[in-house]
Amino acid sequence: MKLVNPLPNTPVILTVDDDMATRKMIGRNLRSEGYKIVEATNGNDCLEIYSRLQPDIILLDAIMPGMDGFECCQRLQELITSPFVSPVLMITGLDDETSVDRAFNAGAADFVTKPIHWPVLLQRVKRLIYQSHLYQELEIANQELARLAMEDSLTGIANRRRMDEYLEQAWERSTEERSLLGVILYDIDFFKGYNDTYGHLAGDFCLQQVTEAIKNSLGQQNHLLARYGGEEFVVILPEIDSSNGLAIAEEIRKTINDLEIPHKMSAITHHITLSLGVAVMVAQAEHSPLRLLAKADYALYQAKTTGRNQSVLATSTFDI
Ligand code: GH3
Ligand code: MG
Ligand code: MG
Repeated sequence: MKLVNPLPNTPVILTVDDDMATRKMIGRNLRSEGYKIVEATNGNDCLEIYSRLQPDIILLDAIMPGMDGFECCQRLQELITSPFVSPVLMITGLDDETSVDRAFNAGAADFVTKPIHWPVLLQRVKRLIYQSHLYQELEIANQELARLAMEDSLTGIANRRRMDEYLEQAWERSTEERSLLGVILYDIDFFKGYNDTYGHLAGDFCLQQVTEAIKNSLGQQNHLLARYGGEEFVVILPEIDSSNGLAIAEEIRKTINDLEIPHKMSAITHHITLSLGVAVMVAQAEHSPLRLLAKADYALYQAKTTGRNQSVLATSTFDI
């Protein structure tokens, strides 16, 4: 179980020292500044407490029996994961150059020497916590930006950029492994009429409903569903053969057909339907994935022109 910082506005300091007197002194001085203090007497306890508590900062004694502070600091770096990067302030006791270098090389953010000069320690702790909170906020904002850059804002699935990237990787893998790679391109039938009849907002909602249903029907983790543009979508299917690719397309078609979203402007029935084009091939280094998409697009065109609400598999006669 992961303990959560019980007082989110009170920074938690983990102080690690084998000497009880030093721990008590550090505790007294920092508690009086409003920090919450958690103590560890050795490196192993430090690692264990860190994993449970993720304190805002670790004050780490360099010289301890068993695992020393340098090794402990190094091992902490493996546990510390972005964006919650707790800084380590090493307390060296030795101000020779090699100890300072060792502390920084082990991943320490800063160091102070014993005997501890309390105003200096307090200022460093304050600054390091402030910096790490700033870093966290920045990292979270960056992660959110990266996510948004890859996501379609209307449907929440992968956008064209993410699809291009994923397809490029899948294409390379297929080239190297001589494995089959499939794509399904699908498009809503008579969607212009749907917008004209029910309004653009209803059209947006329909795109969301259709996407949600398809997202839930896709099983495999390596199947990427993405918005290709407008009311056209793509599913990338690594390591799939034609019959399974076609079976998945049919599954998608039936899922949407069964939803029976009313569409009185449909020329073939009274609800929303999809047309789908499927293409499967082994990628070739001298071609780009556009070749696969073009085949699927042509199959989709066939599905549209020969009745809609159906899936068409591109055969070798579709080769371009
Ligand atoms: P077909 O059966 O041949 O596919 O006919 P269609 O009417 O669906 O084809 P067309 O390509 O002429 O129309 C696509 C429509 O999709 C036109 C456009 O207004 C609508 N559309 C594209 N993107 C969006 C969107 O984000 N929201 C909404 N509401 N409509 C969209
Ligand atoms: Mg359409
Ligand atoms: Mg279209």
